[in-house]
Amino acid sequence: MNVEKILANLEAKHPGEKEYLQAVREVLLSVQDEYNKHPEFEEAKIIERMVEPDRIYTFRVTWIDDNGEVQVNQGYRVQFNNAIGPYKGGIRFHASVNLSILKFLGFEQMFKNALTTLPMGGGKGGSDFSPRGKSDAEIMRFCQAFMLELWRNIGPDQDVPAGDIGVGGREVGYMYGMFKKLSHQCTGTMTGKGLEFGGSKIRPEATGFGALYFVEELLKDQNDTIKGKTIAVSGFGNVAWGAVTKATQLGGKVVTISGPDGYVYDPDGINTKEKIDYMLELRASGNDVVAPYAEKFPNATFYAGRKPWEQKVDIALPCATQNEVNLEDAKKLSANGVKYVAEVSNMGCTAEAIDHFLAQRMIYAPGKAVNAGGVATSGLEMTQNAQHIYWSEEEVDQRLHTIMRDIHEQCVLYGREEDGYMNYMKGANIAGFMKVARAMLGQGIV
Ligand code: 2IT
Repeated sequence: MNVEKILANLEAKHPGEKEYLQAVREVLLSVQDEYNKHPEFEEAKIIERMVEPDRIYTFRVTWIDDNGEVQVNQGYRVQFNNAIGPYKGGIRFHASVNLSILKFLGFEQMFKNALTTLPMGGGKGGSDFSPRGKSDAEIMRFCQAFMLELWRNIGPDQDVPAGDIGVGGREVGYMYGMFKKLSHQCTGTMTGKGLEFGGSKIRPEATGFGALYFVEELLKDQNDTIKGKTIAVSGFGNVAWGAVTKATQLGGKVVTISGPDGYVYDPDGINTKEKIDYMLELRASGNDVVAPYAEKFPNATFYAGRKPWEQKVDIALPCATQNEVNLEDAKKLSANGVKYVAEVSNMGCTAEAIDHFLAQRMIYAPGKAVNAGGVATSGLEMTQNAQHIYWSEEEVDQRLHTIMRDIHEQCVLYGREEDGYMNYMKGANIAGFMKVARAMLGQGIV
């Protein structure tokens, strides 16, 4: 495989899609040696086929705001690859959403879902609709208008959307309600649903919980433990909330959360029910700010316009969004003696930041392995829906735990270097890639 040639072709075909090209580059560089051991892959043009989504739906979403004004947004669903199972992946509502971002997320999702051990392909969708400051009625009208277009192209064995940034239980509920209204089907075509209508226990917590189960395995591999470690978390949404909750339960001390306005440092730890619940309140306010935390808990300090990566901690857990850790941040982390960086956001670190971590021999684990517990639990929700049953909290949590251990093992299989250093980026990329590649090969040229 000639990575540079493939990338140059892709860039010519999809100019300016920088996040997508970044995600593809990382995977191709990681897998090229392994790929070259398999002439059958090259013969079937596996790479050339894998980097292009199967199809993309783009549609206009029209809705009316509370002032009676007509609003127009762009909607998308990228059905990336279904070699392993139905397209599966979240829907993102954020002002920054564009095709490049959704293609990168769909591409990552394909490998992540392969790592979960469950039969799910990769997909992603979303809209440039910004939920910030919108009323509940506006959110509902937008979700309904979005589904009015999307519903024909999804289904339990076809494509199963879920949440992502800006899409939580409320939005999934509104979209699923409209899906049922239009399709007359109760087939659990979305995941992340409310517990009363097909949702799974632990799904809201799953991404954060799963991430910490993975971090536990990672630390064990280094003969280390999370007990007594200080942890910097970014973000303050659903994923950060789950991560803070589980990190605290396991004996770690989380000292930061962040938002678009800056970050808060709480030297006492974000470790009481009151503090952790307050994250949910901040999120529910719809204002997208964390500053009020430092007013409510005066021992904490708010740093406007800054990122938590300047704090001296043991573990960094980016839980916000793509490319939130750049080279400058990475240098601060290493200078502060941070040993472990586990991405909980998708592609949370830039390529330059990752290069820096690896050069420093820090332990870095990529989102597609660390945050796979979210979609894995979505897979468990699909299983429960298909069987028309509900599992207990213990049952789901135990399966999630097993899956995260399994993902860690797959990373070790392909990522352990000769001197013993654990390269999780390489391990996750090769393990995910090999499964998708073999699935594609087995199903012929389609
Ligand atoms: O990035 C992700 O894995 C998600 N947003 C969750 C996707 C899902 O289908 O549960």
